[in-house]
Amino acid sequence: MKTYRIALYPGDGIGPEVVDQAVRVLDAVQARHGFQLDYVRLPWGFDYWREHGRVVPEDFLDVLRPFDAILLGAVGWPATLPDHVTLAPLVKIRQTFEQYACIRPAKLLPGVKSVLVGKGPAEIDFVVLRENSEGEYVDSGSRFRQGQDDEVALQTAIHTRRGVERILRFGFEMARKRRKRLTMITKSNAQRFAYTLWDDLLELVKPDYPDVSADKLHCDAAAMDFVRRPERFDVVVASNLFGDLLTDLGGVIGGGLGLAPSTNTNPERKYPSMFEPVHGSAPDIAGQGIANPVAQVLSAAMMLEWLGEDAGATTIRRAVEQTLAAGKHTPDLGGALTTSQMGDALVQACGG
Ligand code: GGG
Repeated sequence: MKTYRIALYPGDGIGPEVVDQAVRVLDAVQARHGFQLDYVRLPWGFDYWREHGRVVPEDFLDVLRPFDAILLGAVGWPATLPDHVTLAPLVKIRQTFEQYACIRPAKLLPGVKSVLVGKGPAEIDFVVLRENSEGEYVDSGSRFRQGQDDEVALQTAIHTRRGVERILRFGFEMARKRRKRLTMITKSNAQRFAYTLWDDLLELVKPDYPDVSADKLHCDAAAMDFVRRPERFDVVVASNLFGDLLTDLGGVIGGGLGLAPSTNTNPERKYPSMFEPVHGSAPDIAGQGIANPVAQVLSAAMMLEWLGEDAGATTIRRAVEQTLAAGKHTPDLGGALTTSQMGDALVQACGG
C-alpha cells in the first residue's frame, strides 16, 4: 500500500479545530482508496511560543523537509503576539521550499449563495494563481530611527525574471486545461519597474501558448471586475501581495472564506508542498466549535490530488458538494451545524 508522510501544522485559533475534521475525512477515504497517510502533528504556533519563546523550533525547515506534504491550518493570535511573528515561518516555508505556485480556486458550489446578487455557479468558477515565493513578501527592508519623529521604514519587493516567467508559464499550462483564458494582474501604471517586467514577460511567454487568450488588468480594475463580472475570469495570475488580497475577495465571492482552499505548490517536487485554507485563525470564533471545516477539507483534497491520489480527492470533493447541496451548513453559511457535526456529515458522505 502506498504510504505518505504528512506533517500536520494546525497552528492557532480555529486551525486545530478544522484540521481535526480534515484528518477525519482523510481517514475515511484512505482505506477505501488503498493508500495510507502517516501523520506527525507539530505543536507549533502561539502555544509553542508561550513555552519556548518562539513559534517554531529553530530547525523547523529541516523537520519539514522529509515529509511528502504539509497540511497547515491557520496562524495568528494577534491579541498577544503580532501577526508578523506567527506568519513568518509560513512565508519562510513557501520561499525556502520554492512553493512558488499558490493555487486558490474560487468556485461557487450548488447549495451555497454568493454575496453577488444574480451570480451563480455558472458565473463563479475561476482560479487565482498567486506568485508565492518573492514579490512584496520577501524579507527585505529596514526601519531607521525607530520611534523617532523622523522615522523611516523601507520595504523592498523583489520580482525576478525567473520568478515571474515561471508563474506565468504555470498559469498558461493551467489555463490550457481549463477554459483557455489567462488574466495577469499588475499595477504597472503606478509601479513602473517591477510590473513593467511582468508586462514584458507576458508578451514574451504568450506566443508559446497560442491556444490561450491572455490579457491583463490593473489590480484595482480586477477587484472591481471580480465583483461586477466574475464570469470573465478563468485563470488569474498575480503577484504575492495582489494574489493575497484578491483571494480573500475570490473566497467571499465563491461562497465565503470557510469554503476556500489553497495550495503552496513546488511544481518541481524537489520539496514538500503545503496545503492550507485561505482563511486565517479567526480568534473571534476560536474554541466555540462553529468554524466551517470545508476550506480545510478541500485543501486536504488538493493535497491528495497532488500526491497522485485523484480518486480519494474526487471522493472528498463529491462529499463536500453533496453535503452543501443538501443544505447542511455551518453558521457562516446560515446553518446550525457545529464544526464536528459538519465533519460527521462529510465523513458519512465519503462513505466512512
Ligand atoms: N491559513 C493560513 C493562515 O492562517 N493564513 C493567514 C494569513 O494572513 N496569511 C497570509 C498569507 O497567506 O500570506
